Amino acid sequence: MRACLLLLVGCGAALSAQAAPPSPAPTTIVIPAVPLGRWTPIALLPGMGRPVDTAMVSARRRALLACIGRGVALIPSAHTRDVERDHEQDNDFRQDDTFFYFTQLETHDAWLLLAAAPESGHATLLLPPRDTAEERWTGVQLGPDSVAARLAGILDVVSVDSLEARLSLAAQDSAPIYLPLGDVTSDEQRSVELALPGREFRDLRSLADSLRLVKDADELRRIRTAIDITVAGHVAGMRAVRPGMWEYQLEAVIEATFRANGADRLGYPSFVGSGVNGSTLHYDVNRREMRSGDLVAVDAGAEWGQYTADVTRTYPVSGRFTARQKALYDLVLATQRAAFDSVRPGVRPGDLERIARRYMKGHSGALCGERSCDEYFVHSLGHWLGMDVHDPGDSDARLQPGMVFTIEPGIYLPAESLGIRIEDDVLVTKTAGEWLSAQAPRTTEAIERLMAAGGEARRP
Ligand SMILES: [Mn+2]
Repeated sequence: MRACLLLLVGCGAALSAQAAPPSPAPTTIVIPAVPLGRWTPIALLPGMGRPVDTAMVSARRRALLACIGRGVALIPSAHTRDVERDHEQDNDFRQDDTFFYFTQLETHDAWLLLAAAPESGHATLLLPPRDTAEERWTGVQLGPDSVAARLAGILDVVSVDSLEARLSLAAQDSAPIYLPLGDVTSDEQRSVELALPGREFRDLRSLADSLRLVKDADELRRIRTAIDITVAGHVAGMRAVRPGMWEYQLEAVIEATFRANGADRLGYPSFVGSGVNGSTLHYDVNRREMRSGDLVAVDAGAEWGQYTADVTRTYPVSGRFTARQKALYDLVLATQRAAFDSVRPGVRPGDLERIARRYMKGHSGALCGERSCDEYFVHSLGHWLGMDVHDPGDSDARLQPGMVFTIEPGIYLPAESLGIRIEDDVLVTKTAGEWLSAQAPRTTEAIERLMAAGGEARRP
């Protein structure tokens, strides 16, 4: 792959006269000419401008209508944010997951109205009218017209002004109204209640969340892209790290690689925990200077196309594991493998958790002193993965092909200033599990080999 190199040179010659730390080697961030997350944008679509997989979202709407049987589902999109008020630097506009799941549109202040009747269903997309003055500031909007109908694959597209009228029309009999109750604003809920006084409201979220458990082909494509980008970031981090580097500098290399490969944003705040910080499970301050002899645990994932990866790698800042670090690391790795080897349809996450803990306990020996190492494995083995890093749905549902989850055992020994976590993303196939993030080096040998190669490449 053609790539141009951007050299970020650390404080070199000017400071090298001072005694303190050895002058850091330059860090190379590879800017790929062809990002892993490339796609063909549709100019008329707001947001990222990615085309909608109209067949796939239509199948999801049909599945929801089949669950409902009889009734009306009403799903609002996310709203625009106000730069004066909302601290947009915390997070740019991101579509509501439920709305995205059933439309793949990144448009704001819209509604999806689904009417379910036995053997049939009808979808209506309600969009705000276009505001050409506002478009000068924030870009193209999808308006209630034939362009929206074509791009969204929903034939009935009307203005949001007709929400109440459409709702009364769709809900003529006494069928229940399904709303994602946790997601609608109180104003939105009030306007629906006013349009349909005295009606029964039910929560749509649990139905939508249960559909999201098994990923379809379009979702898997997105997850695989997010994971490939994430792997590139972890590999770049392993190549770049060195004693004297600060955690946030390692974070910068990893996140720059995500973005350089087309990531839309982070899936969650990056955890770069060296030394004792590695034993703080969700440490994301990332402000410590890393020292030779430290392990650094990096839990970072890119989001692409609304879907995120969730990958953790732990490696030695110096490029070489000590014998003790290697022994502990190999136990975590073998524990992960033991759980993975039991992945197959029908198994429950709780079964994998028990298998992992039993394995770690049975193979601890004297590694963790008087106690067994599994007592220092202080979080659960994993979680569902999708649009959310902790994707919703029954946390102990039996595995089915198409489900995606993490396997992430760890051992945390703050008394030794050490935390080890190895986290990979796994797809359930018809017969077993498939590692999705295995391209990020995972054995101590593979990590040391990569770090040695990276180290030579960056030495002047
Ligand atoms: Mn995780």
